[in-house]
Amino acid sequence: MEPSKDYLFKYKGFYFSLETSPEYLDSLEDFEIKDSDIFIATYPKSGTVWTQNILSLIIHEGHRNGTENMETLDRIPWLEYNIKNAAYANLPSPRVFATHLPYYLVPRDLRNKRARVIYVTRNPKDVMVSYYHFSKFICTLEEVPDFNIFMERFLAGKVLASSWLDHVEGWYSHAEDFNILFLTYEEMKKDLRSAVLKICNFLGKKLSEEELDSVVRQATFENMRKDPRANYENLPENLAEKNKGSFLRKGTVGDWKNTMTVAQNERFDKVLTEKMKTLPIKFTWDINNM
Ligand code: PPS
Repeated sequence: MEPSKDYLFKYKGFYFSLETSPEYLDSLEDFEIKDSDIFIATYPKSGTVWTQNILSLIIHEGHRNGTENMETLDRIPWLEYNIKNAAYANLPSPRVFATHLPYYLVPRDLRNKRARVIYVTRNPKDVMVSYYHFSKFICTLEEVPDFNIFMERFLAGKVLASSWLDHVEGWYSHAEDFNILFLTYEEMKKDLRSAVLKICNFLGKKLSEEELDSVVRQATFENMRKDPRANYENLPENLAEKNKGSFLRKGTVGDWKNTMTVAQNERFDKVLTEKMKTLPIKFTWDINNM
């Protein structure tokens, strides 16, 4: 079944929601990059908001010590969806952007190794289950109540951001074009402190032990969930149905087991798991194996 045109459109082989336009996407090719810019690139539901929050905590002292009150979307705008407020020049340096773009649609200069990219992946069964729940909560996505149908769309890449495998495969196989750090959701979950240190090293940012402790403490699932800004609780009503969920839902590894049946898991493995073997990533499917 094709995705509804009321929710998605295709541009250069990739599905976008209607919050952006082909003209705006065209303009991103010439987007003016600054060397200090940082881009968080992900397939949806792979740890974007988590990484946005970690970067804000690392970079901005005011975010860390609570003296500033800036919404995450203003602090770290979506490159391809922030079409109405694209006043990027006013962002404090270093500017940080979030994007779900595939490697081939990002600004040209980024592909010429300017600026920095942090690419985060997550095991695709957890991505799919998280995505399924998110579609109920976010109004700009089509709600697909039947998980079987959602899974078939996900496996066929007929969702916002298209095929999970193509996205991940594309970014990994073009790593040499970028100044890029790869992280996985699962390694962040297993050892958040090491992941934060990796990010600091990549950015050339030195934090004191106390500052590092503070970043790690504030970036745990429990603490982010309590922070309305980190949990995107101030989204407008026409964007999120707040009685149907929240941005930070479960935040764990292996939650797919609570949703997928044995048959669904077999179907998933048949379609995707075999193809994933060429990826240079070791996925963790279960919290007990970490
Ligand atoms: S989006 O819509 O693409 O920006 O979503 P994204 O932020 O990439 O992914 C959302 C999932 O990440 C989980 N999350 C976290 N997990 C662990 N720790 C922390 N601090 C954290 N912050 C966000 C969030 O709960 C979503 O996963 P699920 O499985 O749905 O809980």
